[in-house]
Amino acid sequence: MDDLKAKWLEAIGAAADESALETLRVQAVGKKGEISLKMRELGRMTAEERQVAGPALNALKDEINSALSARKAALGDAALEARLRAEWLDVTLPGRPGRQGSVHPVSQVWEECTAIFADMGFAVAEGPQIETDWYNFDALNIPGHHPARAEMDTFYMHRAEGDDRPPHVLRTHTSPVQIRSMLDQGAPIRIIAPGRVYRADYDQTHTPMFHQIEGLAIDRDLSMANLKWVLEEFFSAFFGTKVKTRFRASHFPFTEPSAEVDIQCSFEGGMVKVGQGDDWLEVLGSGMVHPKVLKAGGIDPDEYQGFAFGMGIDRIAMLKYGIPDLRAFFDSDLRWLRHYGFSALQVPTIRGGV
Ligand code: 2NM
Repeated sequence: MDDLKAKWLEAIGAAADESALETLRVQAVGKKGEISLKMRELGRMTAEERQVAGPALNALKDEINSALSARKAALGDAALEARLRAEWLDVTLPGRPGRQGSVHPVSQVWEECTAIFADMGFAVAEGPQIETDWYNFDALNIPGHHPARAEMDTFYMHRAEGDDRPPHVLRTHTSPVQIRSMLDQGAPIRIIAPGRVYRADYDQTHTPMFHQIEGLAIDRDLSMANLKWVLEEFFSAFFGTKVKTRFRASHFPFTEPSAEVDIQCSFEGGMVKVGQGDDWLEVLGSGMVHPKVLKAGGIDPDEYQGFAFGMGIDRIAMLKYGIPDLRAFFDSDLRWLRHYGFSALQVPTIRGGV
């Protein structure tokens, strides 16, 4: 019995893996295993022999079974240990960041402008980019013979033969939005209209699609003085330094009087510095809304008057960030965009929570 015990316990202790262990179990305590066969021999023993051999065999079977379980647990632990050693992972390594997108510099400047005007009480108005020629031209007192209405400057929508709807154009400015606002809400008005506009032009400072922001304020007694204040506030906030403006008499069909507005700057080593020096840079067109335009917008020019202005978002973005070629904005060169782009986290929220 002791030999038997020693033989099996040693074999079990030396089993290399679970399948070897299972073979041993079958050979020792399986139905036809050595211990089971020995138990069958009990029947042929005398009662005295049985009384000694029976409990001893049962005890041996129990011992072998516990040795099998113990070895099985040990093998399981060892396998787990081996896996843990082989499959370790350094969770303290810094992650590899995915590329984070950024806000296009034009969108950034668009939002900045919107925020500054919002602080001064201007609401944002929007309208369609495809307009009838009435909203884009006639309502703005731009006569039929005006060069802007020539196909060379304006994108006209294709019309099928027999289509007798009024001609549609890609809006050449956001002024039609102001006409729509006048007709929709009436006076008083204080809005800005930022958006995409289209003109058939392409060189270092012109792209066929560009961005404009126009403003319109109408009330009973607004004047050019209010206009000048609004614009100086705007430019000073936008460039982060006090910026003087210079108004030069000009002409637009939709304003009377009209003024082109320059901002104070200096030119140093090919760079423009805004807000200092005694040079001037033209950045904006403006004026008092023409009575005919007010009438087209359903507003009585004897009761109300107001100012309007328009400027290029892309142009002031070029100025602020020293970008020499407008076309780079729309080339979609990711390296360029990463250089001038702004992390989404850096984009200022619109101040005042608008
Ligand atoms: C400019 C220059 C001057 C302007 C006029 C209007 C409207 F619809 F109220 F008449 N909106 N924008 C305007 C005036 C735009 O852009 C250079």
